[in-house]
Amino acid sequence: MFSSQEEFKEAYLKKLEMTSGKAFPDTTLQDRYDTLGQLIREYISMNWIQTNEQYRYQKQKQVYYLSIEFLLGRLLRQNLMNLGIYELVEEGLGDLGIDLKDMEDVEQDAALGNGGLGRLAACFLDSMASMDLPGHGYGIRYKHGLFEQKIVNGYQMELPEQWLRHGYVWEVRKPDLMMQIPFWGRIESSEKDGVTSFRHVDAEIVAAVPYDLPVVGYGTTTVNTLRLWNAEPYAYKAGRDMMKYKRDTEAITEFLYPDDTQDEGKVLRLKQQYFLVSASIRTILESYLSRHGDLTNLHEHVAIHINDTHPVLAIPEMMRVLIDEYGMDWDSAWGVTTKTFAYTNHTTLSEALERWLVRIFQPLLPRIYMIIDEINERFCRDLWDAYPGEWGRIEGMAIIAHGEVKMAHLAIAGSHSVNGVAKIHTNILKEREMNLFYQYFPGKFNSKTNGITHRRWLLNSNPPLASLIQSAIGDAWIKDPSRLSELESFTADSAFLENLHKAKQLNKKRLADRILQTNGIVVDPDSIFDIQIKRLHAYKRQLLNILHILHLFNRCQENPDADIPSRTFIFGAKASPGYYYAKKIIKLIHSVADLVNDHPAVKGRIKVVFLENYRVSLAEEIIPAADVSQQISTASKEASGTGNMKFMMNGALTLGTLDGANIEIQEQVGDENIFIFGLRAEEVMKQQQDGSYYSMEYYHHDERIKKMLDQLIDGSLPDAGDHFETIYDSLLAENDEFFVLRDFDSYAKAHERVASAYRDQESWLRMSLINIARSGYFSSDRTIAEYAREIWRIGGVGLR
Ligand code: B1H
Repeated sequence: MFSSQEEFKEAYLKKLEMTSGKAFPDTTLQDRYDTLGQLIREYISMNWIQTNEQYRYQKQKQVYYLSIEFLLGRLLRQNLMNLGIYELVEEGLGDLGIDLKDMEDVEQDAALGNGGLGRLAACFLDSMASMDLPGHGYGIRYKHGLFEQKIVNGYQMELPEQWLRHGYVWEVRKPDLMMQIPFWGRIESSEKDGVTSFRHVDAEIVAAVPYDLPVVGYGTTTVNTLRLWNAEPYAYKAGRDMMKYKRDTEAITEFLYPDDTQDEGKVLRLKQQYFLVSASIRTILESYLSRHGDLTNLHEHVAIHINDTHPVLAIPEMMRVLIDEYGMDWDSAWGVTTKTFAYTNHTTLSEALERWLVRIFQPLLPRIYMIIDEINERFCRDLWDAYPGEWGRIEGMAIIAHGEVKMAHLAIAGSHSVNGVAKIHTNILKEREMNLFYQYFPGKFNSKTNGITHRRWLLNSNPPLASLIQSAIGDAWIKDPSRLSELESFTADSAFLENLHKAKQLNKKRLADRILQTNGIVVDPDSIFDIQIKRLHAYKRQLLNILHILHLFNRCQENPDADIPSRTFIFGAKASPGYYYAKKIIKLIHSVADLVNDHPAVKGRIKVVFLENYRVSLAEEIIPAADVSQQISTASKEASGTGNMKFMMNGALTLGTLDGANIEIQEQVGDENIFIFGLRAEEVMKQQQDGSYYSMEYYHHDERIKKMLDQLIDGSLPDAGDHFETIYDSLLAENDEFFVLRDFDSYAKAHERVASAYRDQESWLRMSLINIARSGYFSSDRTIAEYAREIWRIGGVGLR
């Protein structure tokens, strides 16, 4: 379409004027962005069509990744880089007086996810396409992504997110591929030749219309597809309220549920889940049948992955289609289904384990309920054979029990593979949370440590570091991230370390400028940038971080000449709108910031910055500037974490607990290149069990703790009102569920180790380089290679 800068410019100008109906000088930034996006999408189309043709005719095994969340962020830069035309476009636009960076900033993040789980799905798409694996995403096209956060007086306000306001250039609507999704109604059965068949009557039909997004691989012609379903009215029924039908229908894909690791027990959420899986499963089967004849071999040609339990109804939906629509018998259908599905668990927090009340479930999805009931009956019968008389055990494993459908139990029974997202997480699943299932199905359980795409999180978001790496070891690491290890030969090269320092300082300066712009706070790029960015949650312990900052402030006050290194503490976090406690922590961070930032006793040595509206594109600016990465969850609670990997890859040193993937980071870099503190997972779990922890003892025996907790409620903090009493009570009256006080001393000491390590710049840079060099393991290319080989069994293609 265009192979030179000149051709690009010509095509671009022509299209810009045609689509905007304006002369070039009159076009707005939005016009220019839209045209660029359209042009690039058209450029992608040829390979997209070709990839689909290839999948169709070569009959390769296809992988479908079903997820209620895809946290994509922006696509312009990623697409240009992956296509290898970033520079051509940048220069072409430059000739026209357009700065490509400005255009990148016009793009709204596609924030169709909450946090790690949704971002993982997005990283996986990039890896699958870049590794030439036939892997596609199926998700929901929420009209409003994760809410936009505004901070007013230190309080979080939520505004509806509007990513579709100006249209979305990357998507292609495919109305001809619409699917009809039935809700409510009744099931009628009839007998013929001894076979019972079922009909769903009186249902309310919703149309699922696909919007396809191209997923462009890096340095390859592969373009996979992310299909997002939009809910629309299908047909009005006489006698029904038309407006209500329209509203109810469109509501299904109106909002993303803003809950991270919390189950939201709403009918609408259940509707979303079934809507996604029903449209996807029937599309997958239709496409399969157009390539192959025989449904009994389905699992040899199709792998379906469910990202947590949110899409687990795909399993009974597949059973329904195979039995009711294609006439398969139960046993064959169950055999094919369980061999096709694989399930990833992302958390052991009990509040996140999905359960649905039968009385809500059954009327909405009557046929699906019947099928789950049958699955449960048969499953319990098998259990009875294996464990005769053990009622308690069988009750603990049943899929339907006590008036509830247990989605995780359905997922395990209906899949051939169940994986956790880091070693420790998988072990906790096997030994504790899902131990009964592990005893019964030991072979299903396996571990797949998460990963992140190094192309977005290093190559695209950190140009100074990426070009330094390129100058040292070339660019083979972009396709094969394990080759980042070649950087280790530079650990004694002081010129290289000096350049590493320069790259970091450039990124810190850039972030400092942004902080000045958005927060009006002056921060020193030579201070330690100590960063905690992630969803706000009690178990992630932003509270531990901010209390420690209050303690540092107290030290400055007691001894203004104390030898405290200069530090900038940066936070970014959204709290789920109904999560009252989390919102108090946001207020506390702001209150401590107000106290500390300009206080004379601090002498500018401590700055506290809260960056509002944390999201993918903001993370891309923040992470390259980090010196210290705070990963301080209560051990055993964070299944994996993926921010920890992004920071490591950008040369930040981890200050963390032995939780989730931090443990594997420590294994890679060694004790001397990470700052570990706090209780271990076994200790936390033991103390929870035997009740041996009394937070009050730490309050009475540690003066630092007593002082800062008293400050929460005695009026020391600006604009405190009675806001922080809830926090105070959670730590004392409620015995500090997340061991904040228990880990405080160890945390403070770890901070001291960080501070003294930072003083020796050369040694710090060496540690930083070792982190970068050993981060290749945490690329999602490695994770996806493992899924492909061990779960999906699509070896061969593109696997290194
Ligand atoms: C993770 C969730 C999650 N685990 C429920 N569970 C949700 C649960 O809207 N909901 O109902 C949304 C999200 N998210 C995260 O997954 C883990 O906490 C991280 O430790 C992990 O790194 C990430 C990816 O595996």
